[in-house]
Amino acid sequence: MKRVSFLIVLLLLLTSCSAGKSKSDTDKKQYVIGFSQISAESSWRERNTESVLDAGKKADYKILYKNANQSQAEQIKDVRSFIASRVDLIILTPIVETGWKHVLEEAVAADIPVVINDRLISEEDSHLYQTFVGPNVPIQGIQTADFLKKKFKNVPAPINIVEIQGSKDASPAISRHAGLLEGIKDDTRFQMIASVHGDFMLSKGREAIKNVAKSHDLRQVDVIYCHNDDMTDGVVSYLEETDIKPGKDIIICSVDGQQSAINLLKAGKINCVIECDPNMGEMLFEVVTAVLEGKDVPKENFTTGRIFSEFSELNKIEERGY
Ligand code: GYE
Repeated sequence: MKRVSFLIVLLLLLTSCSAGKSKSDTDKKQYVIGFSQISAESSWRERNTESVLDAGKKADYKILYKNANQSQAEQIKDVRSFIASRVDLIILTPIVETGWKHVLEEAVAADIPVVINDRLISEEDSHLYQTFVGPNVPIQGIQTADFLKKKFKNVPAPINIVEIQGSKDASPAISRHAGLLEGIKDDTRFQMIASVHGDFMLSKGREAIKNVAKSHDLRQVDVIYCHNDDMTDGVVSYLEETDIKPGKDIIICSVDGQQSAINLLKAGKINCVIECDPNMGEMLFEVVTAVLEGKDVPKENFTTGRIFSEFSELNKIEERGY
């Protein structure tokens, strides 16, 4: 009998050790995070989604992921569904800057903190979210202007710019436009002769430049400024069907820094790419953790970006991964 109870005690001891986790580990709450993403409009966006989902998993959060297929109405529904499920925190990548007031007020009323990923919402609603993690977009327009001033040093006026903007009312489209204008405002040689939207998509970028060509003689255009690399791919593919040489007859500037753009830069078909890093998942979840732990976090957490151009050492650029 004594021997049997000794064996039982030993068995109990062994099973409690083999679980490998202390009681406090197993009791630790797994937070549930709702992540409302815009869509998969660009390679950049696909990498951004992967980065967020991977980092969330690594940090041991349960992520409820929803893709709104480019619709703000859909995104608002997605956020409401997270509120109804009583998630612990919501990550929102807002497709456009405005129109979030009501749904964010509902999140505040439900005591669910919101962290904004990648794109900003308008200033007046900034009290409705905790913090922002993403690129400092206005700087990207200014960096493009700096490149243009260097490239066109000593070239007489006029220097005609055509701009292919991202999606209408999206914060990176608004700020990349404003950033460029800010950067060239002290140099009157530059003038923007057309500015159209290409929705951050390759096919729409191609369509946009094709439409510009109907109302403008592209031989009079000195610069095309595209708000992202996918649209640049579309623009270059269109120009290559004409007798205009992209990167030579027209200087092309882009934003994002995905592999396709670096390849075009190396081939001399575009001239400048401002890096916008989509790999913000890790930074995002550091911030999410701080918010959930009730710590103070800065209102804006910016990723950094480099400038790749025909003036850079292009063979030093590492594989981009997006
Ligand atoms: O540049 C573009 C994407 O919001 C900064 O959205 C992001 C932009 C990015 O579709 O490629």
